[in-house]
Amino acid sequence: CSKMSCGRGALIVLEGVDKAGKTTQCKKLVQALIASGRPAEMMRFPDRTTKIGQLISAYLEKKSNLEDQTVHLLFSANRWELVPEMREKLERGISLVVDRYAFSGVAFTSAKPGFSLEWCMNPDVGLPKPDLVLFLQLHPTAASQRGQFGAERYETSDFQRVVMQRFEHLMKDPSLNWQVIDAAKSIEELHAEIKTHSETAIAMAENQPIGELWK
Ligand code: ADP
Ligand code: 2DT
Repeated sequence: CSKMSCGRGALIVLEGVDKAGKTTQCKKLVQALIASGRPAEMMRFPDRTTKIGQLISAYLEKKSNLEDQTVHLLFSANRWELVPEMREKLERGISLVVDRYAFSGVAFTSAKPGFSLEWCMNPDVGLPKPDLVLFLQLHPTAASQRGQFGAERYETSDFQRVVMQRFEHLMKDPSLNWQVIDAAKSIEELHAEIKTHSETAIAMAENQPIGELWK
């Protein structure tokens, strides 16, 4: 048991297009939760440290080429390989703050020609279901003002525009606790909003079993 409760931790996901501020906010949220006596850890997908993650990383860095189907399934496998660790931490009362999850998986692959949302969702069906999905909403023009795109795959404004449309479709799913945040605000304003939503989600999750995504 932690200082605050005996319940499980919450699974909190941050999603959004490139440069929306996900990484900045994940780090600040974990620090704030810990400071208020709520155990929390950060995770990110893809997790490039595993063997599967290294294959993904080489693909993103354009050091290797893979079929679109292959890389989609590797992204999903990279989540599944971390599920035992995630469950164990959640059961121990640790809240997980996750930088991208299955929603990025679906939004990015389905932004490619010929990929249906349904095909893209299938491999991630049954993953631990997030208690809260924070979507950092940022207009592509505002995103481009935060600096140049890097050299990785997918880092072009045209592709990101389609990705954004796919995210908007996923956000219509009422079985998930989506909270859309205006990411054009200051880092501190965003942090305050995100912290409030997260505290509510942590309190709600305590007495509930971990759900199954898209099931
Ligand atoms: P993401 O993880 O979504 O790609 P980052 O957290 O890495 O985004 O932030 C991308 C860039 O934008 C960084 O240079 C960061 O300092 C800056 N940034 C993050 N949040 C804000 C904000 N609210 N306002 C202005 N700039 C921001
Ligand atoms: P960052 O490491 O900068 O977040 O970029 N992606 C991510 C997918 O295509 N599928 C997925 O399942 C996930 C989690 C988004 C990682 C890039 O990989 C994309 C940007």
